[in-house]
Amino acid sequence: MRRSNEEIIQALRELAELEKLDEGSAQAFRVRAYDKAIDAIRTAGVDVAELDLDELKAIEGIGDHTARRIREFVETGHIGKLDRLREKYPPGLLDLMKIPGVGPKTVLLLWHRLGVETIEDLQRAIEEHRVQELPRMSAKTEQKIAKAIERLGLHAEEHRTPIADALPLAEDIVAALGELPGVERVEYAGSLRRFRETIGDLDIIVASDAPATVMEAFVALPLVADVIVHGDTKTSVVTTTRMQVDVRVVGADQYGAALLYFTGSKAHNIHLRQLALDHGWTLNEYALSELDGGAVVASSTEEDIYAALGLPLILPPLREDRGEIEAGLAGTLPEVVTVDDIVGDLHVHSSWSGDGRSALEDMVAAAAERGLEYVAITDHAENLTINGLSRDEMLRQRARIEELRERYPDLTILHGSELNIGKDGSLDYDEEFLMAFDWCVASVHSSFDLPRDQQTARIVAAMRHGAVDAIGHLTGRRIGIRPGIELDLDEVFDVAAETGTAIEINSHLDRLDVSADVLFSIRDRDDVVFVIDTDAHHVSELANIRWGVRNAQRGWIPASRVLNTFGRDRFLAWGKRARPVNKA
Ligand code: DGT
Ligand code: CA
Ligand code: CA
Ligand code: ZN
Repeated sequence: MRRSNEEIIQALRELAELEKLDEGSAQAFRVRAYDKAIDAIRTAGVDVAELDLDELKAIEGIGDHTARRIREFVETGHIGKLDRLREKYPPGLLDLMKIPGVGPKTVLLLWHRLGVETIEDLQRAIEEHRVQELPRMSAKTEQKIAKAIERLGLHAEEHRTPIADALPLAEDIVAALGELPGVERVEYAGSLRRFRETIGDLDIIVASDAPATVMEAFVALPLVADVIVHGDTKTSVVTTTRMQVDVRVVGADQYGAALLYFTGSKAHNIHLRQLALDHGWTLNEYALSELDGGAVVASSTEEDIYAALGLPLILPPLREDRGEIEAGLAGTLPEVVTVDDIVGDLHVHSSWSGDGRSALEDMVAAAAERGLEYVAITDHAENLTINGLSRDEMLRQRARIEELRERYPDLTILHGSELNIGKDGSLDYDEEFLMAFDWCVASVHSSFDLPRDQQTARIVAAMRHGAVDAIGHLTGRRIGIRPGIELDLDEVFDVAAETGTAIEINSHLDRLDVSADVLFSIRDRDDVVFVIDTDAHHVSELANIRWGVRNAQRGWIPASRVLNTFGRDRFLAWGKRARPVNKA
């Protein structure tokens, strides 16, 4: 059985979490090593399962211990240590560890003293005020935990998986099923295809005339923990990461109808079916067909079905019945931004930053390789402990970039920085030093708990600074991990418009910041300009641009509102200051 990189990553992640719990410490002995190995596998660009022990160890970031665990998993399908830890601890304890402010020690305490094994157990214990009685706890910490569960939507009636976890899993299953004989098409549908930021369950649609073979292979995947339903047309399983996955197999002639139906949203489907009825037709997961006689009108592609209903193909991120069908009928559907529109990336790190993982030269080469017209190297500024660059380092980096400009005449390389917005809105370095950069992104990396008016004031102050071209990941949220800072968004966007500061749409799957909901709420404000950035820390992350684009699509944002769709000259002429690079 083939072990994909993603399966190996899932196993190492679970192992890391369980070891934290076992040692009662977030800094457990091996955890850093597992984290580094996971980053290394993500960016290795090869099938890790095919490497022997020495080849594994030769990858930077994978040590001897982790390499052995990986080999054990590839050869046996198990990791002994992982199996033992799974026996020892109830699985719900790992959910508890996801609550901000609740570490392994607290989880063990809750479990031993109160028998808390799940988020629901914990919510009950909080309601009964049993948590505040524990050592090191208080009424205040109890309330903080309750609020964190609420804000992150962790309670299980509506247990949803962050898209950053769901998407690699789905891509992995799609790849495995796509290799099977007789499979013509396979895609993920459901909320993931619509690019919601959290996912209930995965829905995968396969076109094949050998459904039994597909389902056999599916239930045999190593990431499958339990099989709920095993049939020829529908099979449902639960993964080792406790996500439900529904696979449906249809004939190629029904693929479009099935994909459309299971992509949803439900509200979008219901509206489409109403439209079908107006034509004397019916629409279901098999076809668009005539009510009397049942002759098929369209079924094999989504495009055909939309066209029969008098609609252009509506992209999945727009399918929420928020006016897209009316607009489609009226011919006023916005031309949302696409990956092909993007010609620059304005937030890119290199290993000059402590957390960057690719060399500057490699980052620039990869940007050129992608055919970008311009790229801004924006390593962290000095106030970010450990990761930031001193003035001296910045100047040396600038000299390196000057050399690279000669090597890449077709790529405009901006020398920038990602500045840190202090508690009071102050920035790094000094005025003169800041104005010498070609491009500055300013971001919040600290003090996430300030009250709303203070958070708003610090962002506004940064936007009013002449050196700041864009605000990076505006709210600082990490989906499912950390709520965003509280902001008066109306005021932020007013000042963005007034000062000509771009608002970033960050492409990291755990950020997607600003969110699609915020984008949708200001889709008609054409005085605010956006920039879709990768915030890449490794060459492989430049491809993440597609996620930022999908997030923008979900917010109905057209290319005309996105700065880095502008050609080089138009881009360089935009903004609040003349850029030094422009004069060269
Ligand atoms: P999720 O899984 O909660 O993140 O959200 P979805 O949208 O993936 O929902 P799910 O998995 O329950 O169903 C997948 C799609 O199937 C859904 O988006 C639309 C379609 N669907 C499910 N139930 C119904 C229904 O009762 N009527 C119609 N018209 N469509 C449905
Ligand atoms: Ca679903
Ligand atoms: Ca489903
Ligand atoms: Zn960054």
